[in-house]
Amino acid sequence: MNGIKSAELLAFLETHDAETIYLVGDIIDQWVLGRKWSWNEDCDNILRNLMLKAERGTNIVYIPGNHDDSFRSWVNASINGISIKREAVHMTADGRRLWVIHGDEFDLFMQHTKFLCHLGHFGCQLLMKFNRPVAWVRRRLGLKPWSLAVAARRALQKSSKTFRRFSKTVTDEARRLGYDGVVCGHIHRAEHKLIDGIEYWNDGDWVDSCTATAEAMDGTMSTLHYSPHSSTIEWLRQRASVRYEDRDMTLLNNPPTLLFQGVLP
Ligand SMILES: [Mn+2]
Repeated sequence: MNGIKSAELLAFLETHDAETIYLVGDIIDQWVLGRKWSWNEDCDNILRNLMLKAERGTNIVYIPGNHDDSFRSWVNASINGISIKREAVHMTADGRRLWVIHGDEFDLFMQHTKFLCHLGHFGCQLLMKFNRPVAWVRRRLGLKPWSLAVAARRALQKSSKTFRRFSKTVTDEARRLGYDGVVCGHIHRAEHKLIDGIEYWNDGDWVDSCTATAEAMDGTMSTLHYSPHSSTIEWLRQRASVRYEDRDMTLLNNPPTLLFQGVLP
């Protein structure tokens, strides 16, 4: 997996503010441990931006995901004004109650893989056996090694059936708990739909889609796709790194009331 688009995310945060910002999980771990990724100045400035926003009265709620689940032991704590929660309930301006979660607990695929892991060895060995002739052919053709197990997992994770099952499971649970809708992340796909009368909002990610879910002053919600020109991003990035020296936080546009910010799935 490629790293997150940190320059884009920083530029987005530089140009957007809200009364409340929910960070819907999988934010920190991959920054640090991602194979192709390491902490950089943009990540520093993203954190500074969030902390400054918190200091200036923005309510920032961080809901850890499965990649940063070590922060789940910090639930109900508050770090520099950013409160950490396992889940949240957001009341929209027009009175809908939305359940805000990361969503990995409803990832049936992950539960299945866990099950396969318990079966253990056997499943893996079977896949590896199948993989052997493929590996041999690929070697002969001078191609890079390829793993059937990894490919199968990818194909399954990205299939629309998996997405559909995820959104159905999440909204079923939201209904059971009496919410009007749910806002989540986790599966890399920004989407909004109504499932049997329950709103489903997925805020996507900042690896591919650069999306966030937002609520306006009147309660209307939308998915923001952030795709400014690369020169704008570069300019905002420069501005951020200079500006944090003197801590001036002038915003460039009118803030929506709310943002649900997902980074990684
Ligand atoms: Mn996740």
